Amino acid sequence: MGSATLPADDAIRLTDLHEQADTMLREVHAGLSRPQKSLPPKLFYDKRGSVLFDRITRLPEYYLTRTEVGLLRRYGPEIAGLLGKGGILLELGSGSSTKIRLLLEAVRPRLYVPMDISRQHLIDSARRLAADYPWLTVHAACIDFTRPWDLPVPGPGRRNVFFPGSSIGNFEPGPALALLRRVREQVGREGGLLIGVDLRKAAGTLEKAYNDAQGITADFNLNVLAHINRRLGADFDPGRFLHEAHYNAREGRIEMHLVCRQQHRVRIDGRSYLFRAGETIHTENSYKYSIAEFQQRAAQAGLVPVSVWTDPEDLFSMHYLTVAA
Ligand code: AVJ
Repeated sequence: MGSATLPADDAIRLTDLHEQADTMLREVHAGLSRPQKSLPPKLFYDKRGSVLFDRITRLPEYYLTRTEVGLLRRYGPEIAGLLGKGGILLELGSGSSTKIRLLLEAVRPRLYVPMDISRQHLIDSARRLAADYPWLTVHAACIDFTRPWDLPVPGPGRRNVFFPGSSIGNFEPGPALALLRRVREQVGREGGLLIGVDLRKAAGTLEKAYNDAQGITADFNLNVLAHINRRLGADFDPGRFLHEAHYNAREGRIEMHLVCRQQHRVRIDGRSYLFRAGETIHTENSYKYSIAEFQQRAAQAGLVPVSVWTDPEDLFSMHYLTVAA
């Protein structure tokens, strides 16, 4: 993994820890070699995947984003008071950097560090943000935070991590704990974590959110194959796969799969994989947590709950936690 800090232009700086093709290749081979074939969900996010995800966030069935935005609008001043003014605000999986706009004026951080794996989308979004907030210093970091990562910008000031969207839901229990520990280490003593977590709820509501009528989620799911074809020179035929999503109540998670409709052999960098009709590739888990479950997980990582906000329908939660003394 190469690391370089370069000026992306005069408005933002960029730390580039973009994942190399060999890392991606290793992970793809590992996932497709298991009895239940799988692919890591971070591979959804090439430029097209990031655009498709933004469309998902505006779907009527996808209650997550608008509910979280509602919480940020409603409780923004209170949240800003807890984060404190003038420190460093880091965002994990910043995407289009839309939600942070709801906090910026009130928090006035000395530095905003958006971190995302989708490199061009990150740069475009960081530039737009810098243009809209001329007083703000923006240091973008292209980072794969499913792997060990370090804060791209050490320096003075209280550090808060913003981790919205329930992206923590993509992590299995062990890795979720490891990531929360990492956040605690990186923000240090005075630091905090503001995190959006989707709540457990009726299977019907969840399954609708991941099976939208317009088929955008299906396009998003299938896009992972096009991304692998382009980056790794594979020859998946996305037309031979179908989108499938269901709630696994025992595990408390939505699972997304790509179901093979017709036997298909795929070559990836000299290796070949056979997909039988009906066989699936497991492409995503999206874990749902009760408030108590999430607080327990966070406590194991050394994070203490300070406040939690929810909407009247109890769809989504926003937690603020600080580092245990
Ligand atoms: C960005 C991981 C939170 O799990 O809801 C949306 C991704 N997948 N629709 C989620 C996603 C299908 C999303 N996260």
